[in-house]
Amino acid sequence: MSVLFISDLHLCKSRPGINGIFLDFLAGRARRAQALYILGDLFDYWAGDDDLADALNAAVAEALAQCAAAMPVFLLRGNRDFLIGSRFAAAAGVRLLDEPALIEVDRSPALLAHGDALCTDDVEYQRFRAQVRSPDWINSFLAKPLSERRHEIEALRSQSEREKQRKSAAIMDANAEAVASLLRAHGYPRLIHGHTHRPARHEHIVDGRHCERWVLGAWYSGGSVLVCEPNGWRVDQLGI
Ligand SMILES: [Mn+2]
Repeated sequence: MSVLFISDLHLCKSRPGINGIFLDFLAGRARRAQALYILGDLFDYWAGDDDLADALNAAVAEALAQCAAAMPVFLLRGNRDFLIGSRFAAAAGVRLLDEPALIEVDRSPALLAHGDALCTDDVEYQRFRAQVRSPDWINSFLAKPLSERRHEIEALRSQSEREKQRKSAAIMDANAEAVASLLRAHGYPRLIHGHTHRPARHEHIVDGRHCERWVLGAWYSGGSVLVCEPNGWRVDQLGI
């Protein structure tokens, strides 16, 4: 039996190939797993659970629900889809996890996060993150009509793409001290996260304790799945 971890699929209408790979994955190998964990940015953006009427969003929710009928599917929200709420979770049959979430995999503790909170060198981004995660901001945003929310998100995205051009790659990666303090606060578990789109297995020595950090890959030309099996951990590429 295997436990699967994915993140950063960035599902959207303009990438039908990736959407198809994900739907096939949910209909096939995902169902034979012991559990599936989605660690954020499942969608390229999520404007609110009333956007479930959209054809792609509805198809994804339905496919998740069919998969979740066979085994548990857990969803932790990312920076692009942090507005996913209980209505989507109910439609998709997924269990929402707050980050960081400490679970047990392979008989040892693993801490799950999206990963954007670890990018503390990007001060500008962390300021923005704190603003949009405040309950006041979320309530007033969700009170706007769906079409207006979509427009605002599109505008925010183009702004962030422009800002990324002038930010160095190092600034947008996980900060070593942020990683260390997270591991320290949770008893030196394994850490699994996405967001940076820099798939890798890192080793950290924190306070003399050896910790492993798996960074999940983004779904661009194909899918990327971290597979945890009793005989080892590996990354499988899908549809390439
Ligand atoms: Mn992200």
